[in-house]
Amino acid sequence: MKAFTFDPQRRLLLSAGGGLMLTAALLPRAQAAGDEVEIALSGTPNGSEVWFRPRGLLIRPGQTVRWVNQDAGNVHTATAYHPDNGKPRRIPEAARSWNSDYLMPGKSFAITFDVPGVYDYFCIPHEHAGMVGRIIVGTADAAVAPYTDTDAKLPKAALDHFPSVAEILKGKPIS
Ligand SMILES: [Cu+2]
Repeated sequence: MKAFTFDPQRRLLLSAGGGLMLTAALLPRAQAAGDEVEIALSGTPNGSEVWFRPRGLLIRPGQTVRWVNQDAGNVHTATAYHPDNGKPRRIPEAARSWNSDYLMPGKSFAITFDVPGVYDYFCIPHEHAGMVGRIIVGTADAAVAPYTDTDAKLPKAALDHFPSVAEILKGKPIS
């Protein structure tokens, strides 16, 4: 739910008068209140289950996602499905690949998404445990399951953990 705390803040800013509105308008977009959304990397204390939370997320173009390792006892990554990372491409063709590398407990990594479409990503040490996530930037075709031509190259546990496009488009972060 943290992902959407920006809405009340934004309303507050906009209702607080012209001076504040001007201040908000002058901030670089990535620093404006509410343009950063958090995804937790975490798991059970013994590491038997691991996850991105939310694992399904809808954002607007220009928003920044920050992955935070909230797992006291495990390292994780947030890594795009992309040939740069040794995987088939499951992000828009015009988008840039990313790889957080290993995030120690408490560390974070952020990128800003500008190209609309569906982005699938994974955690390098836990892909086979189904630690994957899907972000939709802007919108996508709810009737089409994206990137199915690459499904055969992914572990089944990973495929099982991508929320559907239609589910994400409803707008509520999916745990
Ligand atoms: Cu992990």
